[in-house]
Amino acid sequence: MATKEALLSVLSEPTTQTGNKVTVVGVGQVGMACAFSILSQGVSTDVVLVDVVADKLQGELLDLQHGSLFLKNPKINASTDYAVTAGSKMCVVTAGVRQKEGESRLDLVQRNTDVLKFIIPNLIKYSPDTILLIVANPVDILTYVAWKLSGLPVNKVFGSGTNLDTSRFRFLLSKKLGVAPSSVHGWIIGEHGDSSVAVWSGVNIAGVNLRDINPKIGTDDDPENWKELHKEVVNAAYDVIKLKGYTSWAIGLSVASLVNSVIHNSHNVHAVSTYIKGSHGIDSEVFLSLPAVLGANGITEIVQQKLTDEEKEALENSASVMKEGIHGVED
Ligand code: 6V0
Repeated sequence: MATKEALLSVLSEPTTQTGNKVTVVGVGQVGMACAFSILSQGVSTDVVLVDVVADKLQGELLDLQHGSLFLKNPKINASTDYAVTAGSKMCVVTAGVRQKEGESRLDLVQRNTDVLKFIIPNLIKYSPDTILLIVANPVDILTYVAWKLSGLPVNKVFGSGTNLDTSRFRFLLSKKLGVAPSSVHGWIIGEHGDSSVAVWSGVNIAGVNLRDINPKIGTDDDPENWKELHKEVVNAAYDVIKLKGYTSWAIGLSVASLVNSVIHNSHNVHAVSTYIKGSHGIDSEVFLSLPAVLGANGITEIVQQKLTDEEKEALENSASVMKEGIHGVED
């Protein structure tokens, strides 16, 4: 190209490796909200999209690329061919069917397991050292399935889990208290779904434990009925799906926060779906969310919260729901 050569005299070849490449598989509502959050917050400057529907993929690619001027000069690529994902530091899997109105997350298990059987080996083929973040539902069972399919060590495969439920919980607490969500500390652990566990024993603001003020908080006997907030968390996805057909923005932002902790090796603590055998007396091979430290190597530590007997029991119940779900999956 004569004009380019006249303008620019070459001193060295530009590198194509950014070291922060993130692949998002599935460009539906969730995948695009993830990609948009990652790009708009500058979490990664190298994002690749993969889907099976070529036209939609190309349309989403062009639409994002046209906004490049307003981003941090990212490299954005897309293809139905997994070769484009080569060398990804992290792969986010959002592909699969979502709940229809009234359907539970567990209803999706076999359909989305079959989708993973195609996706995971392809991702590993091109990025053997990647960190896998599973978002498709039922996320706890699919993270287990992805771990088995990938052959990766357990620290490198985790699910978005209750990072989103925790954000919903902190938002609802913040509304009730008139304090920002970032200043309200509380955790949802266990299943990303109907059996999730609210750790009421640890909810605090500036180190002041709400249970020290209201010993009945989170229980059926609490006259102020704070327990209702956890019910709202459990019903949140059903409510949003009923109203707009799907959930997208909050999960997209929650995934971007997880990707950020890995790409920037931040050691932030997030509630993510991980291999929990050995924690809180659980002895089954299941994935459920617990607070975990996230960095460039994936999960480095699991925080051993001081749970009450009731909270432990609820977590054990989550674990048996998962065990049953995993047994139901056909190879
Ligand atoms: P969607 O809008 O229907 O998009 C799904 C996308 O996956 C489509 O673009 C499909 O073409 C694509 N797809 C299907 N099969 C493949 C394949 N084999 N390879 C590549 N792409 C494929 O669904 P939506 O984006 O709303 O939801 C996706 C998944 O995320 C569902 O399982 C949801 O239940 C789940 N969610 C998980 C959340 C969480 O907190 N973990 C939150 C919200 C939704």
